[in-house]
Amino acid sequence: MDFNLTEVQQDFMNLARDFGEKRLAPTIMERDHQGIYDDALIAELLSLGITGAYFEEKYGGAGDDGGDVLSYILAVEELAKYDAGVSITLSATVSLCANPIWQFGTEEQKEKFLVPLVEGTKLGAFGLTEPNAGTDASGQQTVAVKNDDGTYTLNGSKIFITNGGHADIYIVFAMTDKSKGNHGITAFILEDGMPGFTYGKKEDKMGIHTSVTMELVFQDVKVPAENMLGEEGKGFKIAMMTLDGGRIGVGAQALGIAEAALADAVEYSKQRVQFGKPLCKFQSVSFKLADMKMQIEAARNLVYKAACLKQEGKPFTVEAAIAKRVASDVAMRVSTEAVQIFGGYGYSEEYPAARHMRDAKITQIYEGTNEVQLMVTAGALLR
Ligand code: COS
Repeated sequence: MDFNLTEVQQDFMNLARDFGEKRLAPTIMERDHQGIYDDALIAELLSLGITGAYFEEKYGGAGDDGGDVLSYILAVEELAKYDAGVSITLSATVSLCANPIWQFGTEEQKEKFLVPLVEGTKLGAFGLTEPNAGTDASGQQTVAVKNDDGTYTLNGSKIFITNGGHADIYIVFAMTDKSKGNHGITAFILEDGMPGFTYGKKEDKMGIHTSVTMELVFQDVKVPAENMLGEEGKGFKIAMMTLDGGRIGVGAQALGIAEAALADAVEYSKQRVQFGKPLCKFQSVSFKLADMKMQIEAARNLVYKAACLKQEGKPFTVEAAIAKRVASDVAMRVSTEAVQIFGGYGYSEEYPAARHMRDAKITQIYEGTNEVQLMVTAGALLR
């Protein structure tokens, strides 16, 4: 396994960087401060082809032309440097919605739902979390009752759903047989506009303001049998396997945030003069910058390694958990140090340092808190 990037991988990285520089950077401060989720900008991003990086050509992807999981991860990392909210909008669509349909869906489901997600004409989301089922994902209270005609009737709600209210396609988990615990959870594909499927509270978040996070509400939603994803009772496994992949995306997002925070801090330390010399000439600052760089490079190896394992079809659950935890902790530490280097200006929203710190925090929490990543890793160690 090496990280000498192929031409295709570099193309994906450059594509995302170019979009970041030209389309995200000019308006990020305004969109972040005003909490703007920009539909037109997202549509433009989805049209670039990043969504199809590792899926086969027959589904509209670039997988047969050398695109792979690392190509996608590199693109997420680049986007996160410019706008962490937009990077998770993309990552939720690919890792949490397109990927499980690709992995567990029937050919009919792939034709109907995966292709538009891959081609970027539709936005995706993933509904697992509930008010009483966060880390304990097996405690699902959303219920799906099977009707005589084979359809299912869904009732319940999901909270903290990235892309909620804007996505077209949702992977939703519901209890089909409570007596079986996690073996009684089933995954369904829902579409925006299904009768009884509405949206509730929109979250007012600390960071990633350019993404949208919404509650999903199901009131007697009739779901056709052909919208069941995988087999009945296999939902928990599908959710866990999907999150394994999602965690690599969060790791890449964290990496991008940390890199942006470091780049800003380096630049600022060269310009800011105190006691007659630039900040970077003080060893206390240059060592801080060097330490930030070292942490980022260590995290990068873990994130890229997990991506390569997924691409190779090898087990990557533990590697994704490690990558996610380390990269998100690095993002939090690096962005906090960057604020420190900026001093009072770091605490001001006039500079991006504060945004990086606010954005970094969520990477320690979503798609499994960092404590969950310890549970996954400890579980494997002690098996
Ligand atoms: N891949 C495949 N199967 C998995 C798996 C994985 N990564 N993780 C767990 N499973 C399977 C286990 O093999 C087990 O199968 P059997 O019941 O057939 O033996 C089953 O799932 C239950 O596993 P386990 O007992 O480890 O589950 P727990 O209920 O103890 O939960 C944690 C384990 C906490 C790790 C899990 O619930 C979790 O990841 N929670 C966080 C959820 C999350 O990330 N939420 C964020 C939502 S998106 S923002």
